[in-house]
Amino acid sequence: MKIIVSLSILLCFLISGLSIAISDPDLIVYFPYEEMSGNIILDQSGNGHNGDVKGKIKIVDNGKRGKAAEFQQGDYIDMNGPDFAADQIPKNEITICAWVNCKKTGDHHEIFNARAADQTWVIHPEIRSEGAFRWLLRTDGGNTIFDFTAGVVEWEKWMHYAGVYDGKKSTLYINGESVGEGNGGAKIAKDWGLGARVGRTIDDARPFTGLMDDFNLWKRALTKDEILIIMTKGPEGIIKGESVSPNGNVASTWGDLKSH
Ligand SMILES: [Ca+2]
Repeated sequence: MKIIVSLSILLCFLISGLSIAISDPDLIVYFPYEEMSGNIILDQSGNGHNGDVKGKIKIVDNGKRGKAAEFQQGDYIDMNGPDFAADQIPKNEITICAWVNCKKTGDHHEIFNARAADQTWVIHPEIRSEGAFRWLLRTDGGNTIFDFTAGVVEWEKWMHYAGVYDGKKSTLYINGESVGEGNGGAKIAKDWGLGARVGRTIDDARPFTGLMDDFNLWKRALTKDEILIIMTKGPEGIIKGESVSPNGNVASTWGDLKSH
């Protein structure tokens, strides 16, 4: 009898342990950049969207949360856009987040880019050479839903980019604060038929150069509080149900983060 009870307790532990590992169904891609497998960047979203490294991306120790990916000019991660499942491509809502630490190369830095089969340039989350951040989405047929630049880039410093679109309006958060808003009212282009990449445009322009940590892509609009949680705890923080206190603290580590 004792053995059965012990086994039951053990089973409960295993099940509750597993429930933490189950990811959010709206989290599409998550690269914590803690390790590579050969030339593959491992997706921790649970969806298996591992990326193929093109170039010489290295995993380095001086990340924002643990390790990070170091991009030399021209390096990128191929996300195999043409084979991306239709229900995994954000169309109604989207959030794209990353910690970025860019070198001032004189060029723009593309965090992520996708191009649709109809040649629409779908998305531009960018660090611009002139020292601002850009956020853009387009519809099928290439109509621009919104396109704005906002915020101030500090080169070779960790900054958190979070582009959000809820279908009605778009918001760009830098380091957890809203710096700009744009229009809504349209669906995002439905496919990535000509490609999807982290770190370079599909036509080999705007090479992301520097460090990137915690790249994560969602098919829903996250709230400001959720972005604050991601900044300190990663997507795991949302999956585990972490919350933000009324004074904006996620946890005791938040003060440490701000002081960096
Ligand atoms: Ca990391």
